[in-house]
Amino acid sequence: MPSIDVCYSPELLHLYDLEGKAVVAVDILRATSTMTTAFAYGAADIIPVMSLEECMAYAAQGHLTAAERDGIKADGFDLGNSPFGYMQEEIKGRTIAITTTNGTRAIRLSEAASEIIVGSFLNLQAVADHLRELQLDVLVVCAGWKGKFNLEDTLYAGALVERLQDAFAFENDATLASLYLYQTAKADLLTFLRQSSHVRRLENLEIHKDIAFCLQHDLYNVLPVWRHNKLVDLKVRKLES
Ligand code: 3SL
Repeated sequence: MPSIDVCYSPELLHLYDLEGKAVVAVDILRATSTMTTAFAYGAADIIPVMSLEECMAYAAQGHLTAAERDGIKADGFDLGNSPFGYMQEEIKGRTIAITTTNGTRAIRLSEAASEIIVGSFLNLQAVADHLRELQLDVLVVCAGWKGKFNLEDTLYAGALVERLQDAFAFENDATLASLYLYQTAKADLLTFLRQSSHVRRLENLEIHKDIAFCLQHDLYNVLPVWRHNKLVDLKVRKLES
């Protein structure tokens, strides 16, 4: 039976061997929820990058650029990091280069894995189904906030573990803790997260509706996976082949 484990911060990745594993990279508020939404609205592919400069360079290739730092859209880029900004015709068929404070970093630091999947509550079941098919050991990599633990990514890890617990072994406290936390909170995630640091940070920036949106389960049948240095929606690729 394959196993499932949870890494609470990219800063802890050195403790894990990614080789041969499937990584689920998650930044619920909001990077991976936003990427999931972008694919749901027809983005062709997404290039997550670490720096603003690298991201901006993609404009010269005719790609859309998106950037966020500390919750705020960076100046000069086409898009920010709100999922609502991606619900538009302009996204369809386009390549989007994106950099965010934590989410894109978690993805890029996972490159040694055999498979990298972008997870969010919005595509929870699509990710769970893919992992069942893959039969690889799984590591959920929580983006956290600037190296520190956060609640919302941990809750997502617990939700994924709950959906996979019949088919994946877990013997570590990180996985158990995420499952227990999710089971405690799942009846009302929004209320549970009210005091969390990033919800408070976003609410101070007057970003309210994104929070409730990103906590919805199974809104999209989208499966962003890392292929040839970018993310593609495997659901669309399968339909095309
Ligand atoms: O840290 C990130 O990658 C972002 O998702 C943070 S924010 O929600 O845009 O503030």
